[in-house]
Amino acid sequence: MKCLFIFSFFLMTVTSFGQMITAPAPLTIEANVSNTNAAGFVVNWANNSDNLLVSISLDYVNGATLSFPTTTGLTRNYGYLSWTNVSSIVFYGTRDNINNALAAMTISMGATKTAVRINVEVSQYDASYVYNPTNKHFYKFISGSITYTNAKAGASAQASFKGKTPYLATITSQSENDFINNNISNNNIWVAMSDAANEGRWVYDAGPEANTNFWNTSVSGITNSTYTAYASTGITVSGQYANWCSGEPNNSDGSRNGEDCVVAKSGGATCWNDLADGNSGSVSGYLVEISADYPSGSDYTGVYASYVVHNNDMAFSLSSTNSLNSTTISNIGNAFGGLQINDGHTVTINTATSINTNKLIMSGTGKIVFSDATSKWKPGTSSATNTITHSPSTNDTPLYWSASDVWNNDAFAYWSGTYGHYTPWLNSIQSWSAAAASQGHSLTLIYPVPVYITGIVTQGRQNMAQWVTQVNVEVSLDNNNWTTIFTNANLNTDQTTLVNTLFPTVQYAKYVRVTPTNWYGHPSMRLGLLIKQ
Ligand SMILES: [Ca+2]
Ligand SMILES: [Ca+2]
Ligand SMILES: [Ca+2]
Repeated sequence: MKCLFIFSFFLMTVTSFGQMITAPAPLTIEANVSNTNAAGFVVNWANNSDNLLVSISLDYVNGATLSFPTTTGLTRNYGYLSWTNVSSIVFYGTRDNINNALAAMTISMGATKTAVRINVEVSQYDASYVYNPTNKHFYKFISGSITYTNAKAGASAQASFKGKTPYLATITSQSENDFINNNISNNNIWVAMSDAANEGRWVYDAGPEANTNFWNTSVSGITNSTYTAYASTGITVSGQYANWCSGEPNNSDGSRNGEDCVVAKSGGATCWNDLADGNSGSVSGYLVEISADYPSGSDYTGVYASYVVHNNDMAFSLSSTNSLNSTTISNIGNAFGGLQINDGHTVTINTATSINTNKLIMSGTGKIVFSDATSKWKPGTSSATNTITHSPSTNDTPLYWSASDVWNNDAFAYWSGTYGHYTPWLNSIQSWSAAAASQGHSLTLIYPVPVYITGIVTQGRQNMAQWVTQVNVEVSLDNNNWTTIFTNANLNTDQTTLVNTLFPTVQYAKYVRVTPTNWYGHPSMRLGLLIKQ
């Protein structure tokens, strides 16, 4: 199997704290390969013996899994049942034991060609909270026979955790409901949903979703003086979530003026029931939630993330059911990423036929036969179709941008309030400007791993009448050996229009260097890359 996956491991961290987690170098892994060593993540933060909570998860999973052959001294969080072949896991232990586990971590690939990303997140461990890696929230169960009003007050009165104020938990998605069912062992737990304000109109009653309406009764004639049971029929508000048990909500507690509050895990099931505020005898306690908003914008220390990213080697696969003998494949044009000839198959390129692709992958004994001199393999032609535009507004871990020079020596993204001459991303507040209006100044945009690049997007300077009218463009895999793509290619004619300039053929590269040769006003531009998905 020669279906390659390309990964790059990037570090996303809070720069002021340095590299809290080191991430490994890029990896290439073949499809369906099991247990490739994914070592290289190292937690540098905290003391050797500190207890830390680690959350590891995969994005764009498509059959990929992680396994942890070394787990000495580590404990999986409740609800995480295995150390092997998992798409996410949360565990805790000392920093040294965690690093031993990370060093032995392996990844197994699925059959699907896709991007795969490993997220590694670390926090101080607090035994009273469980962590949900899906929504990045923490939860704590507090036991006791308690009224809803006192549970809500009790949640808000919890000590702040990781800089956040706790609140009585809200269940706003199937995923969150699943997490609570899988990670909290107690049943009949108060959560923050209420129809006390308007009978039959249920709203979230705490947290960031407070007062959001998620479910309404469809029974007519309901008022706040309705203290008797009524039918449970109703409608979940569009875009919201509800998970009532069969026959609920029914407002059935006549002796307590109906039921206006909610317990999750009703009777040990995974669904909800409405209960009366004062029905403390029917509950085992309440659930506290923290929405931690991390890692971006975090206002506490201790949680960081590393990412492993993606494969852009999206080969076109011929169906294994095709009979490939003497097949004419000129109708498969522009298979940018590559064309796979399956194991045991032969593709024949007939007379006067071209195959347009940037890469041929012979799987197993798959082969290609060119009939005569008029049978050709040509590079795929460029197109903006199915591309993503790469034009990041950051330039720190990984490095995306470099410039030969910058007007006024401005630092990247620096903005004085009036000017910032190294703001080179598309639609930025200004642009990159060369240090002088002369030949030989260049701007380089980097993708973290080699990818198929179909062209560039350029724009003039946002806040002044300056743009680049002609450029030389070169590409490189190593930032050392350069291939010229354009000499004096025409670019922009105004400040604002995004101009796509497609390469004549798709380029497998990592670096794109753009050197203005003619300009209006001054060599100033904003730049992006068109990258084949
Ligand atoms: Ca919630
Ligand atoms: Ca009610
Ligand atoms: Ca009920």
